[in-house]
Amino acid sequence: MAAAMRKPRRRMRLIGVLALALMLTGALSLGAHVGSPDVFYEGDAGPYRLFVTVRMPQVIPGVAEIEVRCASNDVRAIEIVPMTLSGPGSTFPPTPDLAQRSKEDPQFFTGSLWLMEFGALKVRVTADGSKGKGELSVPVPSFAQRSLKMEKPLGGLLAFLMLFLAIGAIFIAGAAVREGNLEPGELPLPARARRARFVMGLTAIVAAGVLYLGWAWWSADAGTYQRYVNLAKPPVAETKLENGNRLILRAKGQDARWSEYVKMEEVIPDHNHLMHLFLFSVPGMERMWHLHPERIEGGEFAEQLPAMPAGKYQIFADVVDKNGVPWTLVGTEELPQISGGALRGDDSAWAASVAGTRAVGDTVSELADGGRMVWLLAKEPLRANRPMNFTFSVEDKDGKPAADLERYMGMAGHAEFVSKDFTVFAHVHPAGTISMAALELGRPGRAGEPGGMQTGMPMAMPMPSGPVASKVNFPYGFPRAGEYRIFVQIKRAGKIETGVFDARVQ
Ligand SMILES: [Cu+2]
Repeated sequence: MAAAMRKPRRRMRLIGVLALALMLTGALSLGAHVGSPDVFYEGDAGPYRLFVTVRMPQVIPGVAEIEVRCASNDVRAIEIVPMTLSGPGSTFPPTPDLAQRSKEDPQFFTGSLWLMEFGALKVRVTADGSKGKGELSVPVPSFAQRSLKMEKPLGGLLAFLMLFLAIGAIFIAGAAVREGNLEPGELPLPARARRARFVMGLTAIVAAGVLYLGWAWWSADAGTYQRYVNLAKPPVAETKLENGNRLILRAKGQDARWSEYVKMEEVIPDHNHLMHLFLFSVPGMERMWHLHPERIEGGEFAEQLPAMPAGKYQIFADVVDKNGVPWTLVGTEELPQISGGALRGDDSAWAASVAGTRAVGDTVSELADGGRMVWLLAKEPLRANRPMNFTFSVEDKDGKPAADLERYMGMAGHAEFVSKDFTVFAHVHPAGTISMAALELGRPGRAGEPGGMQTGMPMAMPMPSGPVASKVNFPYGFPRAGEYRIFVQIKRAGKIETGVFDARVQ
């Protein structure tokens, strides 16, 4: 661990300025999720299929825990290293660390990495085995989730030592003036005693000044840190209803300066749309909508709502800023009965009254077209912080694997994991929780290229093509215990279908 600490320090000096510049241009968070900071990614490192979990530290600098599960047993060694997502830091990586191979499970590797910088980083994973070497990069959001409070006993001890030092300095200065040049046994002159008192007073003033400056520095530093924490928090979705059915959304950062870094006028499309808006009925999530508002003037977004019953709705709206950084706007809205039109394009909706409410633990969800979706769930209970593959098979109405699946917005499926108290929202794809845009930005040799990601073409990366299997898979892990509802959205023969499952997580 000591070696791992030295490396990032050296790197930090090299690219610290760059990391700060990156951060100030808005690259603060890479997770279009709420309350779900860990990163789950499944992909190919050359010939090897890897499932990588990055458990993010709560504070920066902090230690990220990396877990790598190999799908095959031919991987001998895994190396891991943190780098900046793009820029010079991504081409001069420090020496990687060797991940530990589990004794009980030779296909499982773990390691720890110090993340020293704020901003857009990636963890590069290199696998070495019988088929040669292969690597992949997992984009990770390196931002502080909270400020650590100093423990009371430690704070008390430090305050005592500081006072002791300050008072000690005053007396030492006094004694030096009064008795510094006395012979042994000689008594100090009254004039010297007066001068000593004066010097002690002066030292006291200087010590107080130094203490004040130290306190001011400490406060400024803590304030800056807290600002970073607030800048990385999900922005608030401010909403209003116009003309009976037109919903207007505006983003407001939790820090007043958020909008200096993230301009809604400059957000870029992520899987075909500038914004993915999710509405969930409160409290029961008996209804959900997945809509795609258009951008209007002043960085606001507008959606012509479909028919909706009156009630309270929880809002999550995903956008990606111009640096490829996803954000989720969070809000609630009390709506009157909306007499809107039918759903259009990629828009979709689900209602319990149509498909039937599922009981907790039920692994079958009936689809509106007569088919069904089955959650291929292991028998063991669901546990928080356990990375797993959420696999769903789609059957037609005769119970056979559905042969008519299509890509829905470029992907085999989209899954939303929502906690019943709405403190967790994760929009997950078959590659995991990372955004396609960040993945593209983190590709070696791509960052900064003309026409590349940074000029606003994130979807230029090749989308998977070919037939869509009847099974869809999402790598994810619940961040904490509680009740969740999972919405799995797929497309069959031109129609969007939503399977819904409830999960109790221990
Ligand atoms: Cu999606």
